[in-house]
Amino acid sequence: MKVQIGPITRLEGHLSINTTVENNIITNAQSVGEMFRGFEIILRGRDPLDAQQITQRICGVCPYAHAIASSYAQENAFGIKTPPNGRIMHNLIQGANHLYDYLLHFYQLSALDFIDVTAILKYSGSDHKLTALRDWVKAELASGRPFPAAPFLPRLSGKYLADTDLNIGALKHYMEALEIQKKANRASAIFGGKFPHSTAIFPGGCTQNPNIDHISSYRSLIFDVKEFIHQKYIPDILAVAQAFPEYWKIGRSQGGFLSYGLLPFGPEPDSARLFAPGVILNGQSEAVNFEAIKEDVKYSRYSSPSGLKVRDGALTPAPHKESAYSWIKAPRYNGHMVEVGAGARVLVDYTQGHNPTIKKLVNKYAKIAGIGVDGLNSVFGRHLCRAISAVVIADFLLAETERLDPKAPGMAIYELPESGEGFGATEASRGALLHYIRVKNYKIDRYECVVPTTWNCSPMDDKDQPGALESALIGTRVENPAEQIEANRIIHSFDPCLACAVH
Ligand code: NFE
Repeated sequence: MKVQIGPITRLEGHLSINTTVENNIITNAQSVGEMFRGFEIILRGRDPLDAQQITQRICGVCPYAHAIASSYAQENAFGIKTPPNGRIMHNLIQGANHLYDYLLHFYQLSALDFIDVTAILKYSGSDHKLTALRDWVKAELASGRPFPAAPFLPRLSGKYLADTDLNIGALKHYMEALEIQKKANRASAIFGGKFPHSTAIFPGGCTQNPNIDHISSYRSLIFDVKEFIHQKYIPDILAVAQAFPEYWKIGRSQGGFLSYGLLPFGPEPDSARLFAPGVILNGQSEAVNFEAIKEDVKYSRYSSPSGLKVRDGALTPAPHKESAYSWIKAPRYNGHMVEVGAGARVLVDYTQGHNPTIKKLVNKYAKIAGIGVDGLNSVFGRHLCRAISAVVIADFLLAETERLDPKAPGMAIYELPESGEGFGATEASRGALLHYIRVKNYKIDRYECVVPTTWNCSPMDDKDQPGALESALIGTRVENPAEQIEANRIIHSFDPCLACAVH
């Protein structure tokens, strides 16, 4: 039978999945990006320094990653030498955004796939937020309205967590996580000016110099976030995983892994990064080559040529193209389908033995979960890798604040040349993000973004290879083909952002 899952809730933008289910097994899955945006067209002819502002409007969740990728691309294109304070402030803004994003993703976007929100009806304690939630759910359910207790109910049918105390504890953390996310965003805004859409990030640094007040406020906020990560976020993931151990095997993508590396720690130039860049193909890690990336459009709603390199990128919308089923392009690395995101980021680093803390944390939690490193390619593997990333990033940010020098500049001084081209690559929360800029006569001649969810939620490529999410869905057993809670859990584990994917 054919079942369209969609619109899928608890993700950003408009995604649906066309599934074919035979004998309760998903035998085919098509990832459908349902809208067109065209930022790369909007950017043509503009002042280059508009790019890190305009590309942030691709998304309200990961705007800083776009600003940073754009700044790196311009730093490369124009030979701008960012001073250490500039690099560090970029990191402090972007890193705090990762922490916000991981907590948002687990608690608000994924946990309720497993946590039983109706357990709140059994709550008899005195926490005022929990009693308020209980009384509200009770009143909603008694109201007889068609969709009571939204956004918690209705929900997909399936098995939810049975332990009442665990459910109620997780719901408490669901609400606390909102407050902690606010702290992470406030920390980003100290150096970034505001959240979302920073006004301070520029090629070469930030528009303000750091002072002691900034540093101490930032540290105090990140300390609170770090405490939550260690005391609530990691234990909650492990507790939920313990109740659903099959999800260490479900949702396995069938290609390689790509990460551009995250958070350069100096010294400039050619600074190494906290998370190593690399691509894993057939189990082997290699250095990343941007020239190996091409974007196929056989199944995408574009009439521009298929298989173009990033620097040649083109975008001619063709809404009625017969073979197409998505507005998302299909990027491939040397023809290989790859997964990007926290799982890929951690696996690439682990495979290279680059960051000893990442290695230690992966080994520790893999042992607790009773999985091999291979198990990171799964629904809970992706959740665990976000949590491991959060631990490593929080410590790094606190250490970075100590490297800021209030007496030194936060921004390079430069004049933009008449022409130039450059790539800028970073890791957004959802994975590998690449920007390319070409400038002629002081204006943007071409701009290309190859975005995390474009990789993960791509349709099939010119060789009919499925995208990473499609491949993770195919072969999955579903109890109830009409609803497919299992597929929803897999989709959410990738944390898709369709606003970014179609940009
Ligand atoms: Ni709109 Fe984004 C991240 C980017 S995902 S959230 O993270 O880039 O495609």
